[in-house]
Amino acid sequence: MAKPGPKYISSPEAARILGVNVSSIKRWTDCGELACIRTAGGHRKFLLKHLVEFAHDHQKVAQQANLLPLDTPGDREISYYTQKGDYSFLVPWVQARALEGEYGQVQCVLLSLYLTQHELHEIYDLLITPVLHSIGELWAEGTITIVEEHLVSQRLKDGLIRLQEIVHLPERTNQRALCLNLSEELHDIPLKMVQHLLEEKGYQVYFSGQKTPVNQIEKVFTTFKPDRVYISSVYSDDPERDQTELDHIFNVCKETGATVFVGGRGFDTLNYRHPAVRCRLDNFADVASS
Ligand code: B12
Repeated sequence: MAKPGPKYISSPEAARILGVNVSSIKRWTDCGELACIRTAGGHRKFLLKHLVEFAHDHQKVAQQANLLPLDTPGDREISYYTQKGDYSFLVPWVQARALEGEYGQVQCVLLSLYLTQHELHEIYDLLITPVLHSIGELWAEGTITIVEEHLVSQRLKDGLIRLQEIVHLPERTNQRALCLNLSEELHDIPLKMVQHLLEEKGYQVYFSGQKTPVNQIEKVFTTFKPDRVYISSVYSDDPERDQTELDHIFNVCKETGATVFVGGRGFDTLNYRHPAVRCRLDNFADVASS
C-alpha cells in the first residue's frame, strides 16, 4: 500500500479521492465551492484539508470518498472497512500495522475515516483507545517490550496531531480551555484528544500537557483566563501528592470562576467532589458534548 498522499494533490488525484470526474473538480473550483491553490503555471493543486472541507458540505461525495489505494484485494478490503467505519476490523488491523512500524498506513486510515465523515470522538473512542489499551495489555503480559510500547504510542500521538491538521474547525468562539496533567503524569494522549475535540467546538485551547508543575498554576489563570479546565489523570503512583495538587487547582478554579472537568482512571482513587468540578467524563463522546 502506498504512503499517504503527497502534500499537494493534483486534479486527477482529487477526482480519484472524491470519486468524481476531473471535470467536476474543475467546475467546483471555478465556482469557488472547492478551494484550491493555483500554481504559477495556472494548475490547480489541493491540500487534503480542501477536500475534507468540501466533503464536509457535500454528504453524497463524502460517502464515496476514498483516500486509500485500491490496487490489491487487501487494499480494497481495508478501504471498504474504513468507509463503513467497521472498528471490529480496524482495531486489530491498526494495532498490527502500528507494531510493524507501518505508520503511513495507519495515518491513511485515520485521515480516510475523517474524510468519510466519521466523527473525531468516534475515531478516538472506538479506534485509538482500544488500540492503546491492547498495546498496554501486550506490554503488561510481556509480549512486546517497553520500547515498542513507546514507539507505538508516540507514533499514534503524532498521527492524531496530523489528523487534527485536516479537521474542520468552526469560527473560534471566545471560550478558553486549559488542558493539563498533574506534575508526575506522562500519559498525555487522552488529553491531546480532549484538546482536539474542544478545538472542534471552537475553543481556544491551552495545552500544558505532561508533568504540569501545578504549584505554579495561578499565573496561567491570570494570563489566559480559562473558562474551563480539563484535568486528566491516567496513572497515579502517589495519590496523596496528586490529591494535594488537585485540591490546589480546584481552589484556584473556584476563585477565578473556571469550571473543571476531570477524566481518566486516576480519578478512581482521587476525590474530585468540589464546587468547581462540573463532572467526571468517561469517554470522548462525552467530551464532545460537554
Ligand atoms: C501509552 C502508555 C504510556 C506512555 C505514555 C505516552 C503518552 N505521551 O501519553 C508511556 C510509555 C510514557 C507510559 C509510561 C508509563 N506507564 Co503507561 N501506558 C500507556 C498505555 C499503553 C496507553 C495510555 C493511553 O493513552 N490510553 C488511552 C486512553 C484514551 O485510555 P484510558 O487511559 O483508559 O482513558 C479512558 C478514560 O479514562 C478517558 N480519559 C482518560 N483521560 C481522560 C481525560 C479527560 C479530561 C477525559 C474527559 C477523559 C479521559 O478516556 C478513555 C476512554 O475510555 C496504557 C494502557 C492502557 N490501558 O491505557 C499504559 C498504562 C496506563 N501505563 C501503565 C504504567 C504502569 C506506566 C508506567 C508506570 C510504566 C513504568 N514502569 O515506567 C509509566 C508511568 C509514567 C507516569 N509517571 O505517568 C499502566 C498503569 C497501571 C495502573 N495501575 O494504572 C498501564 C494501564 C499499562 C498496563 N497495562 O499496566 N505509558
